[in-house]
Amino acid sequence: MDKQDRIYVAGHRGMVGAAICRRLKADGYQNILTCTRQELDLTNQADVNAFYAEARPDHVFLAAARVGGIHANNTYPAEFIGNNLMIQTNVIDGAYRHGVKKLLFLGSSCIYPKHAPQPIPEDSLLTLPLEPTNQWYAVAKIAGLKLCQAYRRQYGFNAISVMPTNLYGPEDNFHPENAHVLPALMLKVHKAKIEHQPNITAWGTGSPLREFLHVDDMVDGLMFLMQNYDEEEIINIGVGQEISIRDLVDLMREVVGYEGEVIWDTSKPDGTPRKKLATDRMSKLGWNSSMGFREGLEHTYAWYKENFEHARAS
Ligand code: GFB
Repeated sequence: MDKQDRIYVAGHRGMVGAAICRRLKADGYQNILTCTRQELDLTNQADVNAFYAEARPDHVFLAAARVGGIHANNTYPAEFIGNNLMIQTNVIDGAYRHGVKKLLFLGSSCIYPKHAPQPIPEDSLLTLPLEPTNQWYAVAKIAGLKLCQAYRRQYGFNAISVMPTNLYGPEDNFHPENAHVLPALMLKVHKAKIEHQPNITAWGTGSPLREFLHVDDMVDGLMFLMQNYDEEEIINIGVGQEISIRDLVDLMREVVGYEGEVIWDTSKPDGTPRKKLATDRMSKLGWNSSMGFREGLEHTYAWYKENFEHARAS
C-alpha cells in the first residue's frame, strides 16, 4: 500500500472504520475514500458497482457491517444475517470486478464454535455448533470469509480475512440495550455517577470471560496485515488476556469513579462462556498487541466523557 494509493474504507462511521481512517490520515495516506449511507447503500449491488467504477480504489478495508451486542444479535436476526450477507457480497464482488489490488475483510471471534478449545485456534472454524445468540451474525461472517477464500482460489483475488476479538474504543455505539457489553457498561456506570443513582444493572451471571482489544491497537494489526499478509487462511487478532464480566464491571466502576451497587439481571443471557483467541499465528508474523487493558479503558472513558452528549447510541 503506497501513500498515493486510493484506499476505500467501507463503514467509516463505525468504530473500526473511523479508527482505520484516523490511522491512514496519521500515516500520510492522501487518497482515503469514504461514503455515507445516504451517498451509497452497500446493500444495493448496482450502486456499489457504480461506486467502484467511478472511485477506482486500489485497496479496500471492509469494516461495514450491522453489529451489536448480545441483545441486538438475538433481537434482529434478519438484519444481522441479511444485511451483512448483502453488504459483504457486494463490496467483495465489486472490488474483484473493478480491479482492486487487495481487500481486507473483518470477521469476528463469534464465528468459532461455542465450545471451541481455548485459546481458540483458527482451524477450529466449523468443527462444532455456534453460540445460538449470535449464530445469524456468525453465519454471515463465515460466508464472508469463505467468499474471500473462494475468490482467491478461483479468480486469484487478493482478499484476506481477519478475526478480531471483542473490540472497544472511541466512536463505539453506546446504546443501553443494543451495544456491546463494554460501551453499555460505560454508559450505565457514567450515567449512574452523574445522576447519583444508587445502583446499576448488569446482565447475566457475570461469570463469562471475554477478551477486549482497543480498536487503535487492532488497526495497527490491520495495517501490518495489509502490508505483510497475502494468505488464504483466516488470522486472529487478540490480546491473549481474559477478564470476567464481573471483574469488568468492577474495573469500570473504578475507572469511572462510581461506588454504587451492581444488580445482576440473570434473566438476560450469558452468551458464550469463554472466547479467548489463539494469537500464535499473528505473533509468528511479528505483530503483538501493545495496549494494556486499563490504559485502553481510561483512554476510551476520557473520549466518552468529552463526547457523552454526541456519542452514537443506536
Ligand atoms: O459484548 P456482548 O454483548 O456480546 O457481551 P458477546 C455479552 C456478555 O456481557 C454477556 C454480559 O455475558 C452478557 O450477559 N453483559 C453484562 C452485558 N451486562 C451487559 C450489558 O449491559 N450489555 C451487554 N451487551 N452485555 C458478541 C456478539 O458477543 O461478540 C457480536 O454479540 C460480536 O456479534 C462480538 O461477535 C465479538 O461478547 O457475547
